[in-house]
Amino acid sequence: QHDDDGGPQPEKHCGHGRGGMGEEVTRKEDKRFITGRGNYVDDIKKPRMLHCEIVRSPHAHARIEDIDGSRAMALDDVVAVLTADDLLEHGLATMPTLMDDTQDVLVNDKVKFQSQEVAAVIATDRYAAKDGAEKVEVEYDVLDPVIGAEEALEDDAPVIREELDDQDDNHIFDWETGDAEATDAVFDAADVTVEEQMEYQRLHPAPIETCGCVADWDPGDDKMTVHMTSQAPHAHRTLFSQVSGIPEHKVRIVSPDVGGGFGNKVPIYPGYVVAAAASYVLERPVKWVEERSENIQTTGFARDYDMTGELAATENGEIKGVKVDVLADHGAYNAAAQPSKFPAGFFNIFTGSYDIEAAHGSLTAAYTNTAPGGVAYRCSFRVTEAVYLIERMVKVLADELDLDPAEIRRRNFIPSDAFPYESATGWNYDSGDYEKALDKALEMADYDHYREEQQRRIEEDADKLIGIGISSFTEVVGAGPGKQCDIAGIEMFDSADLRVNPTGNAVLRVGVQTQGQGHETTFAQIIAEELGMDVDNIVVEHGDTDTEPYGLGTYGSRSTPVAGAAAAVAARKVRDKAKSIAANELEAAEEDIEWDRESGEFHVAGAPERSITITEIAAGAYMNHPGSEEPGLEATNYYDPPEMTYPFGSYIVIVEVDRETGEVDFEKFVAVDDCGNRINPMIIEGQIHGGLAQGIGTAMMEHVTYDDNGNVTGGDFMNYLLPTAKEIPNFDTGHTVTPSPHHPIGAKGVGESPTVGSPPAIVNAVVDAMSHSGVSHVEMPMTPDAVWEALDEAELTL
Ligand code: MCN
Ligand code: CUM
Repeated sequence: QHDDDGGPQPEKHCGHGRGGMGEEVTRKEDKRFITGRGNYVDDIKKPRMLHCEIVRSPHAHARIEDIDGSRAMALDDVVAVLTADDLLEHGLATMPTLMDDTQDVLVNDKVKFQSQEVAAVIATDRYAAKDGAEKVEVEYDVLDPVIGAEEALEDDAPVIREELDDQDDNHIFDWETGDAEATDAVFDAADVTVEEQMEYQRLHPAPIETCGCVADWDPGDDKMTVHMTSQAPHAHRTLFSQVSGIPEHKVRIVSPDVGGGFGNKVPIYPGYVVAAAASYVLERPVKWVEERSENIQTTGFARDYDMTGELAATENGEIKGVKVDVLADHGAYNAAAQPSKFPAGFFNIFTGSYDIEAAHGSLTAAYTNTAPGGVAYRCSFRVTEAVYLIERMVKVLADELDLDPAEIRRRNFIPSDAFPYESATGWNYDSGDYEKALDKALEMADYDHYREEQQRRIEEDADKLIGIGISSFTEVVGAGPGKQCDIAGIEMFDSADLRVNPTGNAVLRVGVQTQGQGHETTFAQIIAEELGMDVDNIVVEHGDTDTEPYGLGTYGSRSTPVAGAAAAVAARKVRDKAKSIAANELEAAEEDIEWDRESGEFHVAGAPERSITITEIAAGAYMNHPGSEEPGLEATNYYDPPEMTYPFGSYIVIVEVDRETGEVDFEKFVAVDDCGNRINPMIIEGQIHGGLAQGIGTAMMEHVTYDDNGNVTGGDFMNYLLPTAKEIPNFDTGHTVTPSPHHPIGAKGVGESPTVGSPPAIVNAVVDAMSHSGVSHVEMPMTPDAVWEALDEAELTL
């Protein structure tokens, strides 16, 4: 379904027709993809290339007594078997995580989670490497595993990280935010308080392309080139250089086409380091590409927060205070991918879209015998968990007070004239108009009609109940500012380098890295808008650290807020210079030259017929440059945002719950998003559709599960369920536009909003179908049996 503003939108181009801001330009990159010409890591083949297979532990917690690679080495096509001992020689047995922990590249002493990397086999082809891996004999002394954060923090729990000097338990850190005293005071004075415990289960981003690389050490140039699935090539180059000791100008990271990232490709994984080490030692290119189960079982997971939320309110539903306490499972290493000063990510935005007087949050993080990670998966650093908490709690409160969940939101929204707004936990919201988005969603959802229908079904004792769920979320995306946000000390700015050629077309190089978001199109649109060029005349390059300006990469929906700003500023620098060239060409004074956005031309004030296009100016820059200027037409900008941006939206989900089977059907799914000024509405809609699908996966089926022995029972696509077209309903998307006041083109990010915003709307809908019988919560994933249990407990089953 398409937009709602007066029916279908005009076709393709709706701006000035050159493919600038707001035009539905079809994706430039898709020609390559749909004709089978995409170039992914596994497509890369180099002469003399070897293949790496990793030997993984079947146990979750075990000491390694012995590793014998001799039977593997005896195979004809096996070239090497590597263990921690081999890596130790090169100082590569361990690597730093993004949160300053130290992770084994290959296990030296003790395995800490199932499928952890124990040894590597290098062979002439992938099959031989796999055969070799099966022949590596590892002797384990199996230990009791610790599964679950609560168990990990019990007094008698085995200590997982004994190798750390200061670690005699499984506690990682405590974290706190807000004002405990002030919050207690509003709770004491409140008319009502509500409390609910809810788990945000362990998820996995599960991009279709798993992680992998081709490492190629060139002993002639002393240069390491790594083609890898990276969301952050420059940051990875710096880390690679620091870990390996190879000078940074002799390290080249190339992200070719990336088949989905969703956060999974932000961290560095042992496989990359092993492949690079093997290439260095063997002086041949080495490819390592994960299988699906390796990806799910060992690379960065998401969520795993056990949260207890509390709200304090007046009897007419005015929320006064919010409290939250979290138990966080970080797995065997603290390897969360997030700005280093934020151990709980941006979780402290849990006051959401509401003007709440006092807030307090506390969190304890624990090591467990599970894969390390945290954060990744379309999450903007734990905003997902924060939004889930507050949007679920508002529903709990609405039920307690018997108030309409739309009405209670309206009573508590930060008013649109209160921006910029500082929240109780210290966030500076740039702009918002929450009520407008909610009103629009209510209208699109035909809310009143479904409320009546819901009541009718209850009165008729119908077999299928109706539930209506709302989420009016606020996101925070676009990290920096650099002083607040960094990766391993590198400030989170971003960059753009724009070069206009003599014939009037241009190359834009950016420091961010697309994984499917369509940057080759949308970044070109920014330049088209700013310079009056046709979008087809701009090529966007990214992903090669030898040519691109230094940038921090794509995650946390930061590309538009940060690199998008850099692109606009670089274009404006070019425009400034273009003005002087225009004056020269038109034989007028520079102060008489005006830029006309509509026509995309410069003209002489008062004489619009004396005009000049960017193509003519480009020629002038190289063939007739004014004496006052350098020849050429290019500019670079490194952009450190003054603030983050705060996109928001209101989602309304209407479900039918089958009282006999516990099955949930989506009757209607409305998503109204506001990401400020929109670059490409079609790409935004694609982002929303994909993100909502992931939100449905989250709420209904996805879960990385473990048994008591630490076996990953939800570690492949037979058991880790992803939604397919069958489970995804039609979406009704709509939008409002509240520009970001500090962003050069008024845009906010949008890529994560649907995954952040939709799970609570879905759970609220399922709970809402049963709340008349006292149900206050259903845990995710809401599989039919979980829903049936809830129905049964409320005596609603047939
Ligand atoms: N956009 C726009 N107008 C705006 C905001 C965004 O047209 N006002 C466009 C952008 O130009 C860009 C796309 O929407 O083409 C997403 O922009 P943005 O919100 O800035 O997010 P990023 O480009 O930084 O992408 C990151 C975000 C994250 S963090 C995850 S996780 C995620 C997501 O994007 N992973 C994805 N969407 C994904 N989509 C695909 N296909 N694959 C992934 O791995
Ligand atoms: Cu946290 S998933 Mo995205 O930020 O790459």
